[in-house]
Amino acid sequence: MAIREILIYPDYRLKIKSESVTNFDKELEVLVKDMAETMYDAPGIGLAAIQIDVPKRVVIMDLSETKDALQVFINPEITELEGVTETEEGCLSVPGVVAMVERVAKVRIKAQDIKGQRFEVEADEMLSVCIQHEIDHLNGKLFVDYLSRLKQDRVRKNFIKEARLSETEAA
Ligand code: GNR
Ligand code: NI
Repeated sequence: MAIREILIYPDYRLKIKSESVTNFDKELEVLVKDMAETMYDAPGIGLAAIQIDVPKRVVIMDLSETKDALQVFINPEITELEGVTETEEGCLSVPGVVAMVERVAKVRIKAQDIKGQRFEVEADEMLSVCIQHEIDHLNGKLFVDYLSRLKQDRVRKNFIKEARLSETEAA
């Protein structure tokens, strides 16, 4: 098991559309374990594989207080949508930034577990918001993409400036 490095905005790899998982093998198990370790270490409540530079349709989540209820969604898809909600979101790939994002309030999700077994769940509240945030990652989309052009430009400039500063420090 290993904690992997999380890609930081505006890394172009965060815009890649992830590929469906077809092999439910040992490699997938290792990926999910590494993702869990990375998410708990961060700490975050969700993680998509592309955030650790693996363009596969794998999402994990743990919404429990006690951090002992890992949920794994392979090839997740939304099959039903209902209502509208607005929540303050953040993202491990855009550290330090939070913003209100409008989402669908309730969704029905179809996915596979780590063995490839198909399952469906109804989600509302944080599970609904989080799964939509993670499926966006699988499609190369970030929550900041929903912000106004002006706010996006401000966030992007700050991150580019910070990346340059940390490069100078490292040199
Ligand atoms: O840790 C996270 N918190 C969070 C809060 C509100 C809405 C979505 C999230 S997901 C985020 C972890 C992350 O970046 N997942 O991709
Ligand atoms: Ni995120």
